[in-house]
Amino acid sequence: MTLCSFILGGLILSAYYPFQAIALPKPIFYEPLETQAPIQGGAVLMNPTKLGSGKFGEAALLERRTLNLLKEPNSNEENAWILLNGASANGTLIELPPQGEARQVVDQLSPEKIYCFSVYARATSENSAKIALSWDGAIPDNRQQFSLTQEWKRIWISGKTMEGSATVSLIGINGSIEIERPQFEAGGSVPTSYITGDMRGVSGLIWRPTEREFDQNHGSVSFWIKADWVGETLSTSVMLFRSFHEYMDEWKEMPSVITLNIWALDPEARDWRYAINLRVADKNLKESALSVPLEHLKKDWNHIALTWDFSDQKSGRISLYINGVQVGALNNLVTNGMESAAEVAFGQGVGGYLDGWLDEVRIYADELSSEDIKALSEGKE
Ligand SMILES: [Ca+2]
Repeated sequence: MTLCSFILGGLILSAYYPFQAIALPKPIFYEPLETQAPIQGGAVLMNPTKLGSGKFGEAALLERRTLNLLKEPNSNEENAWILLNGASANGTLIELPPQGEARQVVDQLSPEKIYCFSVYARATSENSAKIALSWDGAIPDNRQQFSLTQEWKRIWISGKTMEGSATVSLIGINGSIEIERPQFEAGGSVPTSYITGDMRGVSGLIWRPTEREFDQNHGSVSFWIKADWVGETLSTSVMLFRSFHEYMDEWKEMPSVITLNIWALDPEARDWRYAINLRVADKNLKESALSVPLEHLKKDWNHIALTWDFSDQKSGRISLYINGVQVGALNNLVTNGMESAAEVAFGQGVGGYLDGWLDEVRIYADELSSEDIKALSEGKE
């Protein structure tokens, strides 16, 4: 190679690469959420309601608020349940004898849209019973039988609307049956979970690493969220991220845990009640916590990242970044260190849900720099 061609090569290279590209390490977990089947082993996407346009390609909607379109059993409103052949309503319960029937007209539906009709049901007087759910006004008309025991069980049928209304029926076939929480919801062919008030919750993206695959003493997580609740007051918590070593029923007793959630209870509050809250408990349950005001979140896509290093037990640190900017940090933490993660969840955990879109989830084994996080927030990887 002549000196001339060497210089020429250098010029061409610098034309192609006008600035130094940041070389990010390879993530130990990466989920682009392009389909409902995660690409990484040990990962599951629990009951996503749908996929849709993401920050990059597709994203998963992990929960959304939806109205239960059915009227309460004892309401006197128009289109309330019509009870036939000995069916009765006791508070919010509907009771069906054999051949008993409860029927309700649901209107103001969008034509040619998927809806799901579901109930909790159980046999009461006998060991087993049989019920049929039917939905007239669907394409095709839908009727299905289910066997029940005395255990509460959620059953459902789904379909696509023809016009703007449908008639749903609960029909006793044999045995006596109790029905609770009938629910008619838009947007999916399965009931996504249960309704609390007028909200339904679904689970998130869960990864169960193998032993020592995710050493929680140092690491970084990076993901994108988009949610309609930004700027609103919420009565429940929003769970963004949770990683833990061992599950306990009492969340305060869970060792080696990192949690990032949001409370938007009180816009006047200057504390955790209107903030993104980071909590770390080490392997001996020694806690550190940080609350960052919610104002940093946009109604559009937001990049969220955490980076930490607890390997020096006298001087650990963890930083929270929103849209590439460090918005909070805990430094000089004295900890007992962490044990490796058994489960990592995005958008789900201890009663809280993301209730929004999740995209491009990455976990790194090491603490990334602020430049690395800036690059991730600009979509460079
Ligand atoms: Ca994606």
